[in-house]
Amino acid sequence: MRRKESGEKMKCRVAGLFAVVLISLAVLGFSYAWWTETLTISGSVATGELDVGFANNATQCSEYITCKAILVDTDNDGDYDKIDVTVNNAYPCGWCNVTFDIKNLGTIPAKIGTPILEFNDTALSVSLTDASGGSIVGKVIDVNGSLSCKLAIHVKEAAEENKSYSVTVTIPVKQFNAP
Ligand SMILES: [Ca+2]
Ligand SMILES: [Ca+2]
Repeated sequence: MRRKESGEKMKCRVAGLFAVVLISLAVLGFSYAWWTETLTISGSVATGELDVGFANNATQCSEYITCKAILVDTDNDGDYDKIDVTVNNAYPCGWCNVTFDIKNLGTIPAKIGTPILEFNDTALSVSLTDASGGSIVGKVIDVNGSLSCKLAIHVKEAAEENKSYSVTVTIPVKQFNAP
């Protein structure tokens, strides 16, 4: 019985306290609300890199011509983005082939665009193909993969003696899914 009494006393006290709390909350302007919880998604997107370079350069030329191809790292990023080709003692019907690989050094596949070949077409004919003579335009090089290419320089009969003819080849490369 005593226990029950004290239990009831407690209930009263609790009820009293509750009432006080209620009043004070009301005074402070609080109102009751349903419990709520919020879920959050936080994301980060890191991009990859499109990077290609030259490798495995070699030259071959007709007799009496000397030819060399040197790889150059113009932007000092550790890979070769330029080939300097020097052909000496050329003559009409002489030729020089430069073979090389275009390597994909990036993290996404690379697609070869349309190369721009600039040269004096009265004195020279120049072509850039894959190793077997096919077009490289639109070829996709997988990550860590490579494409074997051949730059063929042929000297025409109209070439003059003791002259220097320049050849510039620009190969645009884009991400694999670019049009
Ligand atoms: Ca590079
Ligand atoms: Ca470089």
